[in-house]
Amino acid sequence: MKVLHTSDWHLGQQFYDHSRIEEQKAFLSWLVDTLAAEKIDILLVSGDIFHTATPPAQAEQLLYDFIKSAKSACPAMHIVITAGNHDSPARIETAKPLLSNFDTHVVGRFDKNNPQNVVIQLQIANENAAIIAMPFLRPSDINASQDETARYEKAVQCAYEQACNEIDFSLQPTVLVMGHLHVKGGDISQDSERNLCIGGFDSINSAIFPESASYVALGHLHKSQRVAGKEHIRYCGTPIPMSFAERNYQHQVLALTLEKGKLTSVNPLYTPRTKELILVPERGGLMLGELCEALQAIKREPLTSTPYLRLRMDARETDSQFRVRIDEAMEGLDVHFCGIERVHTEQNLNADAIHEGIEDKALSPLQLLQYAYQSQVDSARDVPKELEKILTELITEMESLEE
Ligand SMILES: [Mn+2]
Repeated sequence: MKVLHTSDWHLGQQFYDHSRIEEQKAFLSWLVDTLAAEKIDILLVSGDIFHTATPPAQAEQLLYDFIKSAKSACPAMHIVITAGNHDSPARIETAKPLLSNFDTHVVGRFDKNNPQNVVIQLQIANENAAIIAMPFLRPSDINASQDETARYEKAVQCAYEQACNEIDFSLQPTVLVMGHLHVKGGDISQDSERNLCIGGFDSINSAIFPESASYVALGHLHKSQRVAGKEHIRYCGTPIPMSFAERNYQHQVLALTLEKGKLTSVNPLYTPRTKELILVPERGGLMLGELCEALQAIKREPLTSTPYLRLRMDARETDSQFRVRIDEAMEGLDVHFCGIERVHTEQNLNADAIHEGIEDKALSPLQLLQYAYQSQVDSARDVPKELEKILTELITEMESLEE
């Protein structure tokens, strides 16, 4: 049995005001060819199909065009799509009755009174396969509060158990489990997911997945990776870079082979990048004159497709006409301009520390405030008590609103 695992398409994402429809179209057209070449039986898309709950019509059309093309290239293939935290659970299910005619199974929400709704039973050739198509679990779906990590984790575990109880494991050699969540031990990318795990609220232990699962197909983190050292629990990552922090990483989908329910191979298939992301400079910031020189150097290089370009200017630069000079330097340069970031030298030094801190252990909001204060305001001082108090009050107020 051949399965392809992908997630986090974020269709309809605007990248610094630039539409990404062309890049996404190119990815989906590559995916159709790949599904056919690899003779895929089941395609799993683990959440965040769209970038927002109300995606542009063009993005929705992209999805439906893809399903149509994929099914004509691979008539026997099944497609399973779950909602991520970016998707609207209701909206993603609107086309469910129609899509079922295309062997496409869509799950937007987990209903604890109907756990069987997330279980999809398939027959592939002569083999049975069960798929637990678990979408992103909102605390309200599972009677849990996300402020209390332990209780949320317990409720997530309970949802998986409920779904597993719908399956007769002895009849199902192949059990594929999907999830859209932050599982402990996962590595996060710097800009595009950071906000999702502040305080570790939704970081969940991988032990919640059933032991007899053939494979766990995860979405939510943007870097492809194994989880907790396990071959069969994986994030496949986003197929195209979602932020400049992801520019030096090879995006991919995962092709799996299973024999009688046993995972026998996992092959990353690298997605083509149709637009490059250029950050000038790669590290730190430049003074205006150096930045203009760097732009001239880019002009001398042949650019194949209109790349994204973001500039980083040293915060000590005092020339108030910088924007005019940069515009002049960029004249004739065929790029999608993504703005100028002012970089403090202190911030450069601390950026890595913050990143490491987040990877090692999730930071509490107060720790994040401390890092932000020391990197952007005063590296030698602690956060003033009044600021801490305001943040604490704000958090308490938000928590009471949520309840
Ligand atoms: Mn997500």
